Amino acid sequence: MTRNLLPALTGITALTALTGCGGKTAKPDVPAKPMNILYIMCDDHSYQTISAYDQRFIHTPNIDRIAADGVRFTNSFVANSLSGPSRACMLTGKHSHANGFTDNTVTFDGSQQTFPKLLQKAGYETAMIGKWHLVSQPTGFDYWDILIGQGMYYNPEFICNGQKVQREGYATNITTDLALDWLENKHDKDKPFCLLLHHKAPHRTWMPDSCDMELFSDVNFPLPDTFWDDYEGRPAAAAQEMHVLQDMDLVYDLKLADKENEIRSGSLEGWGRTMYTSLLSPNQKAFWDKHYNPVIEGFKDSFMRQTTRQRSNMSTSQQVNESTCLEVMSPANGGMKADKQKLAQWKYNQYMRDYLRVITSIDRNVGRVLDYLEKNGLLENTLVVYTSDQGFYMGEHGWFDKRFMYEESFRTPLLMRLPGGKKGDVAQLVQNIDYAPTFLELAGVPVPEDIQGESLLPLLQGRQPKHWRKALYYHYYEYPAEHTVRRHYGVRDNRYKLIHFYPATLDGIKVKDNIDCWELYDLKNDPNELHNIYGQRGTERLTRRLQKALHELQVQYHAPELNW
Ligand code: SGN
Ligand code: CA
Repeated sequence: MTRNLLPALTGITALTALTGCGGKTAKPDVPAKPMNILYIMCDDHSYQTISAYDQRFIHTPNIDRIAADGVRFTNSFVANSLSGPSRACMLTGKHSHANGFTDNTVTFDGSQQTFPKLLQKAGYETAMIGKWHLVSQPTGFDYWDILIGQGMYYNPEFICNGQKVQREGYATNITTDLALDWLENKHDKDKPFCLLLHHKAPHRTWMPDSCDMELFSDVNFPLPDTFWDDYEGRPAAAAQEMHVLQDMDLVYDLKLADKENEIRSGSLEGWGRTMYTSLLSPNQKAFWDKHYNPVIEGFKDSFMRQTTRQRSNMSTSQQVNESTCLEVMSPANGGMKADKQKLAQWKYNQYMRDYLRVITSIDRNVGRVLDYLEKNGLLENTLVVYTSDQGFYMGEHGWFDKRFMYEESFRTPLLMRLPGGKKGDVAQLVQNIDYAPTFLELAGVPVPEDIQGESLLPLLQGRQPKHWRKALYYHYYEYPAEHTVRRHYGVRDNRYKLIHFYPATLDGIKVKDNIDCWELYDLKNDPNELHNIYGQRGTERLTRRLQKALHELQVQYHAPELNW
């Protein structure tokens, strides 16, 4: 059984009908060529760093073009804030427990139903270019050329239709080149296309392209208001290892691989040094050194030389305060002593600058693709989508990374430009399981009953569906793991959020350092989620209502009910 579909006004017929081009009238008996789909996705791109969403940090004129001519979703979320799981949700239109890819350690079952397979059957030519991250080889694509695993920023290795190939250059440029080459030279122009253009950037370790390295060098980014969050009443937030000050590695993340080996850091230091010595070509190293050598010197002047050379001349109050030092003596900081405010500010600036340089390259490459579509008359017959596999912390709560159901990582940017469609904001609660049914409906392909997402096409066409979802379900599974974010699931409606961090078991045995606790937030009065009001007097009815909503979603999605 399939769902009832409203026929989409698409393709050439749609364009002709809307504009009456050249005085010709669309003939109803001539089948319209279905709309093309260009689905651009980045890895870890925060909505805070897209100017269509937030103007504080960066101007992204090209990504903003998609928003200006289309729809900006202001309440867009993921189902499980991690790369592989998000990709599996998008391909299948199903939550993680239903598609089987619950965390980054498993292998995607490529024999299951996905939207590219269904589009392919309906006559689309499908291509997957860039980051895939699902371990098994892609299925459902006429052409695929994927980065291996996480992919490398410089001189990355790809697997092109089964063959390994290393390409010299910068990943974001290369991935875009491959997509443009496929559109121009490899794609059968008689068929509609569905192209997945999925970048590795701006994933850790935020390595900029040589031409962007000097950008933002003079900009100082103040620490976010919540940077010094003490996590009171939130034990899972307190137990994470993704803090800019404590966990961001000086050599690996912040590229302080000094030739003298004086800067020491944590277990990632070796990787940080290898990234430089083994991955970059001599020419790339020259660009790298020109930029990072002065940064390294600046760091040594501020945090290493000063304490040895000048300490004897300092009064006691000028010397580094021992009690604030202790907090920064983490492995990622090489056990060094420093003023915690000063070191945090320095690390945060380096992080932000590199991250934003990487975004600049993405934005430029998005522009290249939009220009190509425009020049080739494809912009009026292509749905263009821009999104990320999840959101990311730009220092809020002190963090980088994602995983939590808190707003910065639960949300994800989502812009869609449908020719002839709505322009402006859409505020309904949408989730990444909705993309598959959207693409299928747009293509006129019946949406299978077992798909759990809802088509966004009515919203893109400016319609107001009477019955839209009132709440979202979320479930994160990767613990024990890097960054030590505990497993949790929860529900969010337009105002409140209920989360349950629950004990993990491995082979039936409870793992140590488990956390079992509930959190409840009023997002209207506490948008930064600093006050867990679960269990407080007066919240009993609200809690029961959210637990009921959660239960209903678990039943609707056939999701595991834990500790219910
Ligand atoms: C890598 C990163 C982590 C990151 C995961 C998942 N470490 O393991 O910081 O959380 O990927 O990211 S790194 O040392 O390899 O950079 S995901 O977006 O791919 O799921
Ligand atoms: Ca990611």
